[in-house]
Amino acid sequence: MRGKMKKIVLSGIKPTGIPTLGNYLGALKNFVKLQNEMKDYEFFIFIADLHAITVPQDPKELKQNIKNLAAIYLAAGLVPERTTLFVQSEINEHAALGFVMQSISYMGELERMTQYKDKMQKQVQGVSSALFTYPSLMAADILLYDAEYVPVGDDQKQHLELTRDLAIRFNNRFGETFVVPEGLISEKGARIMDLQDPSKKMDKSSEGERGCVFLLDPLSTIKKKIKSAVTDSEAQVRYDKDNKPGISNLMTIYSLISELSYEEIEEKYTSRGYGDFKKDLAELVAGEIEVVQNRYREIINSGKLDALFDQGKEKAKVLAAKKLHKVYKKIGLGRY
Ligand code: AQP
Repeated sequence: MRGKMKKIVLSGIKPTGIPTLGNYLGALKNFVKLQNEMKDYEFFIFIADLHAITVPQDPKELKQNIKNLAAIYLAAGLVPERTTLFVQSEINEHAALGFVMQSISYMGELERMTQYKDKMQKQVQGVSSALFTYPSLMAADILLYDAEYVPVGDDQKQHLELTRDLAIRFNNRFGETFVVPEGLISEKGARIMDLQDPSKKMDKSSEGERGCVFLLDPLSTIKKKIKSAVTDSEAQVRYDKDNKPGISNLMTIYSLISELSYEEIEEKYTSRGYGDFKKDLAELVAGEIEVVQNRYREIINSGKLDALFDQGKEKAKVLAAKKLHKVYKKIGLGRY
C-alpha cells in the first residue's frame, strides 16, 4: 500500500502538564523499548496539542508544556533516526481528517466513551464540544498515517476500539482506504494508579499533586511522594490488586524499573516491612528519573529541538497530505 516505506507504529501524549510516572511507565518507556526492538517498523510519536485544548489551557503554559514534552521525548530515549517526532497542530490534516471522522461517528458511540463521561464531570467552566468529539480526532491521528500498531495505556483502549470501528466503517462505505490499527497495551504498567488514591489513575492534570510523581519534580520530592504512598495495615509486601491496591501499584512500579517479577519482589521483602520496601522503591524511581532529568536539561537548552521537530513535521506532512487527498477524493469533496 505504501511502496517501500516501513510499517508504522504511532502514539502521542497530550501536553497538558508535566508528564507523570504513569505516562513514563505506561507510554514513554514502552515507546523507547518498542522503538529499539521493532526494527521493521518506523515510529511516529507526536505531541497531541490539539487534544490538550479540549479542556481549557493557559496559552503560555501550553507552549511551555509542548517544549518540555519535546525534550522529554528525547531525554527518555526516543531517537530521530528511528522515530519521527512532530507536533499535531503543525499538520493541519489532523484537524481536517478529524472532521471527516466526526462525520462518520455516531452520537451514541461517542456518548459511551468513559473518558468523556469522567472528564465532563470534572469540568467547571463548561464542557466543550471538542471534548465530546476527541475520539474522532484521535482516530484521525492514527488513520492518517496507516499506523499498524498504537502503544497506549489502558485508558485509551476504548478510543482505540472506536478508531478500528471508524476505519472499518469508512473502508466499507468508500472502499479500502485505511489500515485497521491494533493497540499495543502492556500487560504490566498500563494503568499506574495515584499514590494517595490507588482507585484513581495517576493523571498529569489531576489536582492531588501528592499522589502524582511528575518527571521534572525535584528528586527529593519524588522520594517523599513514594515514601508517603498509601498502603494498608497488613504490612506484607504481596501482590493482590483487589485487596491491596496501594502496595500492588507500588510493586508494579518496582517491577517495571527493576525488571524483577512480583514473586521475586515478594521474596526479597519477606519479613521486611513496608518502610524498607518504599525506601528502596524511592531510590529506584529517583535513580531512573534522574537520568531522564539530566538528559532533559542538556536537550532543552541545546537549541536542537526545533530542527528535529521541523524535520519530523516535513516527513509527517507528506504522508498526511497524501492520505487526506485520497480520503477527500473517495468521499467526493472538493473539485479534484
Ligand atoms: N496512569 C497511567 N498509567 C499508565 N499509562 C498512562 N497514560 C496516562 N496515564 C497513565 C498513558 O500515557 C499516554 C499519554 O497520556 P495522555 O497525555 O493522553 O493522558 P494523561 O496523562 O492521563 O492526561 P491528562 O491530561 O491528565 O488527562 P486524562 O484525564 O485524559 O487522562 C497514553 O497512552 C495514556 O494511556
